[in-house]
Amino acid sequence: MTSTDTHCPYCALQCGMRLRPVRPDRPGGPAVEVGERPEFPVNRGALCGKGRSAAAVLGRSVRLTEPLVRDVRTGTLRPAAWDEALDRAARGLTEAGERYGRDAVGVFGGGGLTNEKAYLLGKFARVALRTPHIDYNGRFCMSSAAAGQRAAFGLDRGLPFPLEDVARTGCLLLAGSNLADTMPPALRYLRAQQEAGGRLIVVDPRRTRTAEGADLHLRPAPGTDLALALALLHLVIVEGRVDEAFVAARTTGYAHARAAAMAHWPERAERITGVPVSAMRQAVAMFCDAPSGMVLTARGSEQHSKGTDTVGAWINLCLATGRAGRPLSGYGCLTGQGNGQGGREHGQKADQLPGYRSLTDPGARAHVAGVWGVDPDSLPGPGRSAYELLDSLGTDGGVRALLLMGSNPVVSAPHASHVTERLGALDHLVVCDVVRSETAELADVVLPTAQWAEEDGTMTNLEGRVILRQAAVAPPPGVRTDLAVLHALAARLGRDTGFPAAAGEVFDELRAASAGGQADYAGISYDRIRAEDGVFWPCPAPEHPGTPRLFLDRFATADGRARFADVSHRPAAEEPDARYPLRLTTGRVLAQYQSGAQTRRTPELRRAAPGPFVELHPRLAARLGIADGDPVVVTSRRGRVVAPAVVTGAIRPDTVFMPFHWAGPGRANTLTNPALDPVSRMPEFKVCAVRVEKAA
Ligand SMILES: Nc1nc2c(c(=O)[nH]1)N[C@H]1C(S)=C(S)[C@@H](COP(=O)(O)OP(=O)(O)OC[C@H]3O[C@@H](n4cnc5c(=O)[nH]c(N)nc54)[C@H](O)[C@@H]3O)O[C@H]1N2
Ligand SMILES: Nc1nc2c(c(=O)[nH]1)N[C@H]1C(S)=C(S)[C@@H](COP(=O)(O)OP(=O)(O)OC[C@H]3O[C@@H](n4cnc5c(=O)[nH]c(N)nc54)[C@H](O)[C@@H]3O)O[C@H]1N2
Ligand code: SF4
Ligand SMILES: [Mo]
Repeated sequence: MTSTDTHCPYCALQCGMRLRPVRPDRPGGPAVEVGERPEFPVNRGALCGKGRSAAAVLGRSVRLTEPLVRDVRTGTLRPAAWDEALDRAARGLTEAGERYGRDAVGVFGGGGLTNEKAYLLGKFARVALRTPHIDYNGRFCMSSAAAGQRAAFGLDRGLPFPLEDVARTGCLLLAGSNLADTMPPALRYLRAQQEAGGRLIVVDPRRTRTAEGADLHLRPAPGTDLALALALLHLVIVEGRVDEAFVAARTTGYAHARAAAMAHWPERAERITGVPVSAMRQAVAMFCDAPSGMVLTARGSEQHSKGTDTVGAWINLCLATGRAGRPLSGYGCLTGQGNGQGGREHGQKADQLPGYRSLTDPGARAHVAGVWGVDPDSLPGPGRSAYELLDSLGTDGGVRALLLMGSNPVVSAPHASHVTERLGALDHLVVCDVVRSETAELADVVLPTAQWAEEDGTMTNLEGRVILRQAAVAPPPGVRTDLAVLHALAARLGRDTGFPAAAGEVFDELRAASAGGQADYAGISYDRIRAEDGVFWPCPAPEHPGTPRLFLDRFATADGRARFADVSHRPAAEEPDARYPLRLTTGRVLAQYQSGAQTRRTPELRRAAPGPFVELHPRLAARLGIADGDPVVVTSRRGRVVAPAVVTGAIRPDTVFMPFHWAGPGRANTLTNPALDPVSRMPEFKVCAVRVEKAA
């Protein structure tokens, strides 16, 4: 009985933790407890409440422990043996392909899955199902930042530097991140930065716990960061703060970016954003006076129908001031899910092959097809993006049979009532999950799978550090790993080989498939990860040290220069009007995680954050006759929800906020707008127009 070093199952910080075996405190309770692992550098033993309570979801009592199939007579889910469930799952996928063509079969994955699972899921779609239609919930997460970084730097890795650099930068501008609630142990890097004399600027419409600790808080209306970032660049230019030498030596495209910024004068941005020009000037002074600087964005700035352009505008600010490609400086994205980074590198994204290769690049196709032992021409092309895939379900020419692994779109997808309807219109839905989620309730076959502390595998954290998840307990009887499920389904689809169920074997294949690609894992091994507290990609060979810091000599573009984005402000897809006069923005609370499938089943988290709510400003509440705790109705063009009011001066009077962690009548995503960014295909989670009334 020894303890096991592993990592938290939840967010992208991937805090290190030590699991100790214990006798379950009740029948069906977890057989390990979470302890500290002070040596792991990212969190040095610190954990948030979600990490500390993570073992609760290992217990049998909250888990799916046997496969379920929909009974043809009663229409309800009933327990089934594994063989029956797998046969039925495979048959439904095959039949849809035979009846409507291979494009009618789809796969939806998740950024919480290990690299091994994401890799095998992508291979399963392209080789076993031979469908182009695979995408994942990471599309809802960092896709705008990924698109913006690729355009500017030729490469996308959440942070191009380790978190320890954040603690040493001169000025940190944090746009649309509430890190104090979404990655609490990372707050120590911000405090260290300020203690060392650095300045912190937070850009958020709400006065969050993160904003409270800032030296300067800018509060733009949701959906207006692009105007703000352009106006900040305008001020940088007119105040003579451009680093002309850096721009000349290491960038291209400045002339267009400069012209666009000059058209966004600060007074115009003040009208759009509500941020006073004086505060913009203060921000520019703080950012440019410091010896180094970083801009980090998270979902607040990115989850918009102009998220890619907004990221481009933040990157422009870094490039013009020479805050990129230099020590302690640069643009970065705080990725979100446990494996949000690795999940998009190894082939579950609609347009990508392992190693961050492009599915449209003939050389990339040939390399990966070689590793897979298939003809390159047999690999399908790019498929639909996450929302477009969900929107197509059950339609003519759309996907008719779907395999879903590691996501709960009934709660988390935009315009969720529509997505629920589409899921219901499928001929066949197979869901692999650890709990009976709201989406599993709609399935024809539910396969109970193992999770973090029950299996080995790698995850890639927000720094690009590849870390190792290690099994500490056996899964409950009746539960199989996701890899074993893919292995069994592939065999039923005629692929007896090529889908190993052992994580180490999959990882070795992933290394080969990624070799020579941008996200090159060829030199990484489980042993190295153990010995080195993680390895940063790219790491092309066993003797290569890994790459904690990118771009110091050159950017990853063909000519080595970073490219300015040519962007102008545009309104949100839906602006307030007479019928829907307020802006709704959505996000997270400290004690719940995502669709809540896991954290709503954890007693102490449920107590800490029992249900949805609507934040409104005291002036708005008074005008509407609403008191704190009153049930309020929020209506958008897509639907209406009811939840209690939280009256708080922390929000703008023209904006209301809802967390999205709950299903039912208070589901925030009943309201949200699925308008997509033209490049990243990110939905506009962070702003739509609503009406608020006191409930009758
Ligand atoms: N407790 C908890 N932690 C989590 C998660 C969780 O569900 N719960 N999920 C994980 C995942 S997957 C992710 S992606 C991350 C997300 O981490 P964050 O991005 O930090 O989380 P959010 O709450 O979605 O959004 C952050 C802030 O954006 C602000 N915002 C809204 N609209 C705008 C805007 O137009 N501009 C700007 N500048 N800000 C705006 C909101 O007020 C909010 O405070 O968190 C990870 N960590
Ligand atoms: N309104 C609004 N909506 C949003 C957002 C927002 O800010 N506002 N944010 C978006 C973002 S950033 C994200 S990342 C998405 C996330 O939303 P979802 O994709 O729904 O993410 P989770 O709730 O983490 O869902 C993971 C599911 O997989 C299961 N699971 C966990 N581990 C495993 C495993 O190892 N194997 C299998 N098979 N299953 C597993 C869990 O039990 C859960 O049911 O939500 C998006 N939705
Ligand atoms: S910050 Fe993220 S990784 Fe760390 S304990 Fe909390 S949820 Fe887990
Ligand atoms: Mo996310």
